[in-house]
Amino acid sequence: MFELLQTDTQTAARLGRLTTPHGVVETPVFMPVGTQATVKALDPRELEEMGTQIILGNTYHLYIRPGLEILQAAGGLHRFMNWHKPILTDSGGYQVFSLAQIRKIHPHGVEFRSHVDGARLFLGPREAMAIQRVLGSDIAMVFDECPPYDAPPREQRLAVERTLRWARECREQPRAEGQQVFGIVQGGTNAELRQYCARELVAMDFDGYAIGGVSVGEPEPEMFRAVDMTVPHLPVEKPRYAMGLGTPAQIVELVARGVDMFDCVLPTRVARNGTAFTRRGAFPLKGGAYKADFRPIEEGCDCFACRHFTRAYLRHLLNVNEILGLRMVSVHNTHLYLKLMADIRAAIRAGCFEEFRREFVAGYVPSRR
Ligand code: PRF
Ligand code: ZN
Repeated sequence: MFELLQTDTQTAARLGRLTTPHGVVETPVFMPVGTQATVKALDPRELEEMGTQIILGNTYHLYIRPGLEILQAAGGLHRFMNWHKPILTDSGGYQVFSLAQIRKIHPHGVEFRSHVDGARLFLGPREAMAIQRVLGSDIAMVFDECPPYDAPPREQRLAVERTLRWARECREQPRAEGQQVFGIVQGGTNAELRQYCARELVAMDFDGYAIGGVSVGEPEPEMFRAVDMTVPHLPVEKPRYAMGLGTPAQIVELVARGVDMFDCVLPTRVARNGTAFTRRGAFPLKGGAYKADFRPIEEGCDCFACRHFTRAYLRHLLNVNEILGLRMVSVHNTHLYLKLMADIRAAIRAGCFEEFRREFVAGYVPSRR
């Protein structure tokens, strides 16, 4: 299902091909986030035009609304949202711990109150897999526990033990036809815990492995360290996915460390407060400096927004709260992430990824986030 096509000679970057029931995914890949059965502000035609290969959906949100009955009656998530390329679904493990009011952690899952209406719900490995089976995602994630970055060592260890027990349980559940299941490595910034978690998961033989518990508020160097202490314990022949990451520069750095898959709300989230990404960093398009700036968001960008509209016009739309402004910045930002991944793949293929990385990171000014 995963074919490793090429490994970079100067870095740990890889070129791969992931085959799923809804098509082939070229890696390294960025997955736009479609939490509520939509990639916010973008329709499937736009996503396709931008070169989206696979999107991410969320078990937790879809379980709460519209609920399983509707998704079942719709014939799964692909049909419900009219997206017919691959979908990876997160398990709800992370969301239960970050969004819901937890009532109690049981051996077989978590009792919680919905963040929407306070309803009492239960989600565990069995439930998460049953829901993802109904969703019919191409890749399902195991139900894990992601503790806060500053959780004490004892808590990190308990989370790893629970994550491993739950992963084993997920592994045994029935799946949708052709559905792959990925394990998730936790362990915070503790090298021994990460190694232990990775080794135990690898012994369970998942279709791929995610690096979880990163980008949860820790400083950036710690995030890179957590990835560096995990990747060496993962099998080379399986895809590796860094969950919830990152900025364009972080993605380039993580590809250099051997990561194949990414998802991140950044391009669509910051678009909605008027921030545009460029290859040299992000900037707030609402600023007065762009009032009479009749250039596109980024010179040379061939996205729909840059081909048709100026900064001055988009700034105006944002300032008067017109929907088109948010949509066009979302188009540009998502297009930039997807184009970045295509350029990364081309650089690996051509054997010049290290040079690409050096130039990209040197030219990218990180913003205060
Ligand atoms: N686990 C799951 N989903 C996630 C994370 C995790 O640790 C993260 C952490 N960056 C984002 N999304 N299941
Ligand atoms: Zn653009």
